[in-house]
Amino acid sequence: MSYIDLRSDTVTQPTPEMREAMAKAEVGDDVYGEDPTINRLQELAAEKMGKQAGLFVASGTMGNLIAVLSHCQRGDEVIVGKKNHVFVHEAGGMSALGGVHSCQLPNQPDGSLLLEDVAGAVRPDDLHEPVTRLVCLENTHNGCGGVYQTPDYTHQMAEWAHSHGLSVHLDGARIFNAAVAQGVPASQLSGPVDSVTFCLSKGLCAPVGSVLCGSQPYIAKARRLRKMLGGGMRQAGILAAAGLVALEKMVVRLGEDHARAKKLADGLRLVPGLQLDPKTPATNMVFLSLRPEVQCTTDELIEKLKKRGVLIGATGERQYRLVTHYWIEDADVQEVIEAFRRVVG
Ligand code: TLP
Repeated sequence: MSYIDLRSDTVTQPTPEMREAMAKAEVGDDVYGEDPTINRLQELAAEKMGKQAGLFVASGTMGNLIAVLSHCQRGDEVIVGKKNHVFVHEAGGMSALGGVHSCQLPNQPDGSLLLEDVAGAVRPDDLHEPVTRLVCLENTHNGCGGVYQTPDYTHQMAEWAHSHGLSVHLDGARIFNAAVAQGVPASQLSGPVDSVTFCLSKGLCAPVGSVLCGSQPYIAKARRLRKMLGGGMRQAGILAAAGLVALEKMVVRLGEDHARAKKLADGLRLVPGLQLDPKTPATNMVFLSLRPEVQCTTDELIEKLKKRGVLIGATGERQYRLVTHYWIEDADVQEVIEAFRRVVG
């Protein structure tokens, strides 16, 4: 059975053009810095992010971990949103592997942190306390519903952090969704921060990989950490070739995913048993929950929809996330709405 898979945009398969580019990719040993395709990808990524240099890494999780470890010493503290992916979904890597402490602040509905909360969280110079070193942002914000933050917010937060001796890392796994949704270049969202990770393997369809971008010295340090973590890959230009297609061809079409997410949400809003946040979707993610009158457990709904060929993911008790991407077409959207009508309508 073939499924309409809305569990995540991570499920995207490489496009035919990517497979062709991968087959033809010129490669070399990247630990020696000799893979021409990886070098091209890193340069293009850095240019798009408005940074001096880029580093190809295996995943968003690896990119964020290397980013934090490149900014912090053991015992330092990172200010992070309670719902940020790096805090919730990355297996506690920063503390387990880096000895980095976290100070968690509430996220606002758009995923942002309040400047006054950040200001209040910065530690005094006191030997009893950890040293505050870094602020971690996320845009688009997954845990807050695929919402985005503006260039102004990013600029203000970074300016404040820098004037207080802190660095800023942006988990921009879906930064291009945030940029396309606002009609601004991604560099306006990444330019003000010190480091940014973005993913090639989500809405952009590449099979593997993320890029961490920052200044030349920062990326030189990050390269050593990537080696330490076992992420020094060799002829990985085969992967980077798909990443180049992702950056050159796939960013411009992300608006289609946003439009389909909107159609999906508009249709699902009319299904009586469902409750959708009025603001969903901001980008390519639709969040919904079951109304109290619907007799169904979290897993039962997933199973019933699966039998009708639709895959969705749970985000909590009777709460779900549906993510549109390149492999979801208009007809699929209609089919999903119909499947929900039959199961909970
Ligand atoms: N997110 C995945 C799951 O881990 C939840 C998803 O399906 O959305 N930052 C953000 C904002 C992310 O959403 C993710 C993946 C990552 C980092 C990690 O990327 P990978 O999976 O490449 O390690």
